[in-house]
Amino acid sequence: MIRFLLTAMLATTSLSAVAAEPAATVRELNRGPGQDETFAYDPAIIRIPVGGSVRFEPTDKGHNVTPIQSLWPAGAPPVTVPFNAEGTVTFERPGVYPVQCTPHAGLGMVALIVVGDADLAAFVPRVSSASGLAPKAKAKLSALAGAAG
Ligand SMILES: [Cu+2]
Repeated sequence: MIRFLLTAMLATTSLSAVAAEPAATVRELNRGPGQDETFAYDPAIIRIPVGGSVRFEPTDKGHNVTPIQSLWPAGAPPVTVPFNAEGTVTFERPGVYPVQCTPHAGLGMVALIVVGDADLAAFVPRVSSASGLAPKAKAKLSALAGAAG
């Protein structure tokens, strides 16, 4: 029995090493992806497994990635990708991670990274009552979480 468990553990370990997924890409855009849409992350909502990574690509210049503090998972380390830089971020804990572009958050340039089986339904009411969030950012987060939840 012990021998079997050990073998299973080894198999699991090597499997997870082999199965490491490439980072999902989120583009930073001045226009699009939708018609008449400006200043957006694309995609604006992305699901990754625990331990998965997101690569933020500065497709257009003048954007960055910062946490939306009022909705950030408690105790999670902040995520920051500087202006005009590519950055790959790994998420080690399940949760809903909302990010914004500093100059364009007021125009709705926000995104949600959903890690593992995080509860999006529970996230929606938190958005409604969040303080210090621009109306367009709030509307976009609600739409993203609501549509995906
Ligand atoms: Cu921006």
